[in-house]
Amino acid sequence: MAHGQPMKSPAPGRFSPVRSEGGPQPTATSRRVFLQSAWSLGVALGLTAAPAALQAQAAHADDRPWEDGELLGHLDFQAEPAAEAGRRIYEGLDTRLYTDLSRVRADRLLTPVEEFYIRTGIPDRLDRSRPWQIRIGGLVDRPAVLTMADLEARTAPMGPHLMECAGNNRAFRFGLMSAAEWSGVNVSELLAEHPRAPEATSVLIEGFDDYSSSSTTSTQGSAWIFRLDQLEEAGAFLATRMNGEGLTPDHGFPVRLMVPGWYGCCCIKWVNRIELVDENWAATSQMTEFALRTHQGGVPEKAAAFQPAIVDRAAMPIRIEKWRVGGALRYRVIGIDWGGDRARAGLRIRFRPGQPWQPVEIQPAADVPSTHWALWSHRWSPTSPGRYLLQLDVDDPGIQTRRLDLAYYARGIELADTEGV
Ligand SMILES: Nc1nc2c(c(=O)[nH]1)N[C@H]1C(S)=C(S)[C@@H](COP(=O)(O)O)O[C@H]1N2
Ligand SMILES: [Mo]
Repeated sequence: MAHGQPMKSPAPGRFSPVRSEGGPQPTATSRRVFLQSAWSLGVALGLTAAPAALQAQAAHADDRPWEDGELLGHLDFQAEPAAEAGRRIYEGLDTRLYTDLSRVRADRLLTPVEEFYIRTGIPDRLDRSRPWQIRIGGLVDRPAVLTMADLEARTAPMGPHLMECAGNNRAFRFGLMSAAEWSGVNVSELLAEHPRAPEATSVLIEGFDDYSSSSTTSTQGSAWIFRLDQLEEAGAFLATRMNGEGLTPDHGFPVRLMVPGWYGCCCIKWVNRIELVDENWAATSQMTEFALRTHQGGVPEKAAAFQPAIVDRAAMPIRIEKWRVGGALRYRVIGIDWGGDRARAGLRIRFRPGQPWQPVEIQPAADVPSTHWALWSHRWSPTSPGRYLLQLDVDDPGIQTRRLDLAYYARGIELADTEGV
């Protein structure tokens, strides 16, 4: 079986609406669709003259951006669904829970487990009464079985990392993204203990994925194939705890994969099989399903032809505060900056297409890894009412920002005349 195909060709069920996350996808072909939808949001309408000077002051992400200021409230983002964040909705493969990102603060950079986004709920066919086992096979010298006791004995803190669903979108207020502090077992170190054939360049990691409700269309496990060097570079680990607690059933109890810096679709839940493979293996149905959303620029047939499903650097506003300062209204935009692997520098905001970019201030967070998010803020003093489209950008052409380039995370607001601007 060593050179066989690990999975059947993609089952049609993987492409059924049940699995679809909807929303604009950041592919070249959908760019036009996205721009149209931004247009139809209304946020880009009526953009005539340049707004008068936007004050680009050094902003502070503290609680008192202005001396003698009074916080009046928050502005709502336009054309995003009414908040239903933090509640588990739908069932089975359809299960969703999205995180209310407006609640991310300097003293709340981790998402409480009960608010951590859920992309698919625990499969109803998962038997939780049997002791969990992970079978290690394929191109290893000796197949082996890992138990939870094996994993628990070696579990170590792995630090804070965010996870973002590749299908994160406006319909969920971009809340298919959360951050937790993880514990687990480094996959590369674990695999080093299992001698393998020289042609074993990659590893398939599979999880339980059997739901009675969709068994006619989708019965195969959820799996991703990684190049061993990439998995090691990412510091991938088998996670057994988040925020100091055992995993919850929906988040993959008792064990899931976490690949810091890669999209959530790679972070297989309910892991039960690890198979060393060579470079000839076909992409799994899950890889095929997520090829476009992980920016593969096509749907490669072979797993080895996939680019790492990394999250590019991106940023978006999460909260807009309205302040009274003296007799005037002022605004403070607060947002998050995530993805990529470099220093959090060069981030800028603009408030309408074609307007100049303004620097934002990144909140210094000393020992936070690049796979976590950082907060930024910007004090904004608009001088006219109307619609604004808030977009972020990185002032460094050397940094890949595929989704920012598509305005994927742009958010609209409307200032009424009564906003006093
Ligand atoms: N077994 C299994 N693992 C899975 C999935 C799945 O459908 N089945 N979905 C993936 C996707 S698309 C995402 S975004 C993350 C979400 O993890 P969470 O629900 O714990 O947030 O799990 C990944 N792991
Ligand atoms: Mo996802």
